Amino acid sequence: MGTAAGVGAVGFNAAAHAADAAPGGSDLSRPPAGAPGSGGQFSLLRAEVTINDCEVDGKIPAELDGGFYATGPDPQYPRLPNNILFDGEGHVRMFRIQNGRVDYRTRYAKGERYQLQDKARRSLYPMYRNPYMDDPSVKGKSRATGNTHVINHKGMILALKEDSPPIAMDLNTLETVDAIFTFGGELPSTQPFTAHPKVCSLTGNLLGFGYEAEGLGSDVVSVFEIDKTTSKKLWETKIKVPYVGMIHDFGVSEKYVMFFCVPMTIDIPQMKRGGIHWSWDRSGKTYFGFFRRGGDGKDLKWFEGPTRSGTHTMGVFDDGKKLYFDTEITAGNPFPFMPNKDGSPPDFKGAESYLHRISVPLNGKAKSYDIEKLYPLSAPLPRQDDRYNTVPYRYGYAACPDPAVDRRAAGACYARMDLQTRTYKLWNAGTRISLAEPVFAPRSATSPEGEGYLMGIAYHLDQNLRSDLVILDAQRVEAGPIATVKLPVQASPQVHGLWVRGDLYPT
Ligand code: V55
Ligand code: FE
Repeated sequence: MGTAAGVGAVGFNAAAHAADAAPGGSDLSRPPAGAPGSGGQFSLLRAEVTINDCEVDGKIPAELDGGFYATGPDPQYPRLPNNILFDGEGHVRMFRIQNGRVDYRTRYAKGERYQLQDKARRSLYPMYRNPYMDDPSVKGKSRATGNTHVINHKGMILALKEDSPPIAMDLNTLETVDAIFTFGGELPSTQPFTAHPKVCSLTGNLLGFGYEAEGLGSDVVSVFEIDKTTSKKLWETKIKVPYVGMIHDFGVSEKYVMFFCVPMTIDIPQMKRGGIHWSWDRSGKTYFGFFRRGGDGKDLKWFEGPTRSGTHTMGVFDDGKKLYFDTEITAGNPFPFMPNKDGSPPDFKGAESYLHRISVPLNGKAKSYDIEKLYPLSAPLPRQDDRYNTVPYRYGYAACPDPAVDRRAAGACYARMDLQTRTYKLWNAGTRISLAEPVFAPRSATSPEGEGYLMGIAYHLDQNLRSDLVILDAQRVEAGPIATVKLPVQASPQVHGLWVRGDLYPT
């Protein structure tokens, strides 16, 4: 295993840092630790696993009832050397926790792409989001991988990738039930669907968007709201963005929809040369925009800012005067494995992300947005209690290296942040573990914000990536795990995870 043992790893960039610190120094020609084939949350597995009644250290709280789900790219067939770790078929996993017991199960999200490749016994979609490179036999077929995030909709797991419609899976068995899920025909079967939809905190309805909505390179973004029980589209509007770039996430409050445009820009010439969809334009500006939810989008206003990237939203709110958008921000290309448009080498420092708060006055009079650093934590995958997606919130959670220690020697931590006091607490898992993004599980459907559990996967770098699910008291993360679910194998790769409360399972 090419893992850089002795370096606790979190997130996308830790990979690169670990490689940097590995014996032999920074050899950029091999996969960084944390990337597939070398260790950590992106390491491929390819085996579907079923284990009932997992071994547990400590005690699973009797009240904990629900499922922890996650997905990540786990390529069916080897990637081309210039492909990236964000490509590969989505492998979805579930830890079903009930009555103090834990059942573990993983299944591939079997979209058209998976099924066609399975039949052909080779890769037919050889390059990340590049239809020019597709095998001619798959023309017009879905490119959906479901490798980025999962949500629960009407008792189904929807496996998401932002260039395609969801792949629907059974909540209990993870068998694929719909290779191209269109919400019963509400969204076109060619409609891209974000990997980061929001659940309205007041109604439970689903807010989503799709960028490049009118085909490859389109500057149209469609934004919509879908009824949680009927799957009917309640509202939709189309807006235009200042330029075509990766819009990985967004924000929704009670009244507003927010977008942050960053210069990870579409690069069609690069695609035609056989490369990936994106390159980083270091001369590009950022634009934060908002408009009224439920309207026609004509009130959309953009506020300019310097070259930055922000990929993941932690939470959003407004105070009647200003709109606040909490996100992780990098100074440069957030993904060192994606090319820079000017051909410059990967910039690992510029890829470190820190939690920031973007704000703009609601009166629309400002020209640019304000930005303030919230925490010294390098946390590319921040989360909140998901019941607070569209309302003011207090607590955030993330995996990050210990900020008190030099990055290359820092252990991997889970952090709980209190936005009200601007303080945080850490549990440091040590330097021989790679931690994937944690999720928050409320004690019950109605318990106050932040009361519950924080859980996530710990990949043991010194045990051939054998993995544990660690469960912490979310109000006392610094005390460490109260229960550890021990898998005998490596957990499947993970980008994002989801907690489904027990009361949301179909009866
Ligand atoms: C991200 C992940 C992706 C992707 C674009 O988390 C952005 C960032 C796993 O795929 O295609
Ligand atoms: Fe994401």
